Amino acid sequence: MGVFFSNIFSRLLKKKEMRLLMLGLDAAGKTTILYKLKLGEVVTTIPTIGFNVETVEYKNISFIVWDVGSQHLIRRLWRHYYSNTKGLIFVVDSSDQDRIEIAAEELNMVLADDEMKDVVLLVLANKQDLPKAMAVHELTERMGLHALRGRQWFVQPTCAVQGSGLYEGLDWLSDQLSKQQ
Ligand SMILES: Nc1nc2c(ncn2[C@@H]2O[C@H](COP(=O)(O)OP(=O)(O)O)[C@@H](O)[C@H]2O)c(=O)[nH]1
Ligand SMILES: [Mg+2]
Repeated sequence: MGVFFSNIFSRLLKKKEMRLLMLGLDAAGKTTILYKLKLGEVVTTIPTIGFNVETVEYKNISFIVWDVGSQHLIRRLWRHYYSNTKGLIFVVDSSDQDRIEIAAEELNMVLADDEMKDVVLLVLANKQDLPKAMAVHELTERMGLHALRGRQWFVQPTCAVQGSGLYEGLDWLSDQLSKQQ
């Protein structure tokens, strides 16, 4: 998968350092995606209790991953990771009907930060294999994505355990980012 990935991102690999954040509520599938992409060694650091950050360095691209929805006090630590972020990958458990609005609130909170003003948004509608999974249109609606203004965004259905949809999503992101630079 690493080779496949390098083809998708080849346009970006020639450029300067870039940071991609992958966020979402716990159990959305972020860690599964990170390992599925097989980019390199996943390093977990714990800057403070209850806040785990996973990072993978792939050539000039760093992937930084954490669970949103943790306590309020931790939020100020997140900003440390915001600077120089070009793309946000927001992972949603499409079968989690109960927490979809919470996921949307968390996303909006992150996007509201000034540092995230120009960040391109890829939403991964994960766990599409589950019978109760919301389809893209429903998820888009319930997350209020149409209300986003001045932002490039895209929703990609995925199944992280099978790896399906991941490259399509990243391909879109890569495309947007290379247009931007
Ligand atoms: N059925 C299904 N399960 C998934 C999928 N992606 C992740 N999971 C499972 O959901 C659980 C949480 O995944 P994890 O990657 O740890 O979520 P994280 O908290 O966002 O890092 C694990 O048991 C995964 O195997 C998916 O696409 N389909
Ligand atoms: Mg995780």
